[in-house]
Amino acid sequence: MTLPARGLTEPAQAGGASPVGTGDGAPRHRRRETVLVSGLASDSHTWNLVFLQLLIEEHGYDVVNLGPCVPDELLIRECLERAPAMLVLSSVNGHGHQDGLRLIGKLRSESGLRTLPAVIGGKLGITGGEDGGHAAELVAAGFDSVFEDGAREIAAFRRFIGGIPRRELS
Ligand code: B12
Repeated sequence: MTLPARGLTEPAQAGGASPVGTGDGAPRHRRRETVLVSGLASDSHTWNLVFLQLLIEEHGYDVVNLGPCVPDELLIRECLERAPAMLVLSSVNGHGHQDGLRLIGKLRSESGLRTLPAVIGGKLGITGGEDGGHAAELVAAGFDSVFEDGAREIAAFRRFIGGIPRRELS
């Protein structure tokens, strides 16, 4: 198993396989797609990432959690190498909109990452979203969706995950 250069977690099963109940007692292994979860370069908060990992795993994906304070270049390299089904970014320190804008510009300039589903969420500024938030700016810059803190955001995020097309893995 290859660990990311400095990540929190890697799927427990090599090759992203996970045991599936067959009903006849024999374990069968089904490969699951990978979602990349990451903090942004300036942000050292960690439990937000653990929360997202557990939530996304509930939806039937393997999660590679790169952890907090991930430099832009490392994040982009991990996306290119792993070709995940989706990239989920989280930031809560108040700098998320700035880190996010910078990163998504670099990410979308990579030809292999122009259509990668990429979302960002958390506490992206320091106003608690009272100024209308940063969603419009971040979407215009290239994010597929933005989930700023609020009671309805987690439900909206679950719906977004449910709408990601599933690929057949051999
Ligand atoms: C623990 C903590 C720390 C710890 C982090 C330790 C660690 N290893 O994680 C330490 C002490 C290091 C820290 C440092 C700082 N912190 Co701090 N920290 C917190 C605290 C108390 C709890 C965060 C936490 O773990 N929550 C639990 C997780 C599960 O929840 P969450 O982070 O809120 O995430 C939820 C949502 O945001 C959402 N979500 C998050 N991301 C995403 C992404 C998507 C896609 C979706 C759908 C949802 C989503 O889902 C999560 C579950 O509901 C919060 C205050 C609070 N009570 O929330 C402040 C807080 C986040 N910190 C804050 C600040 C300002 C800082 C510092 C800048 C302080 C300083 N001056 O040094 C530094 C920043 C350091 C850095 N470089 O990033 C502010 C951020 C203010 C803002 N954004 O408006 C907060 C809100 C405190 C406050 N009220 O002012 N912090």
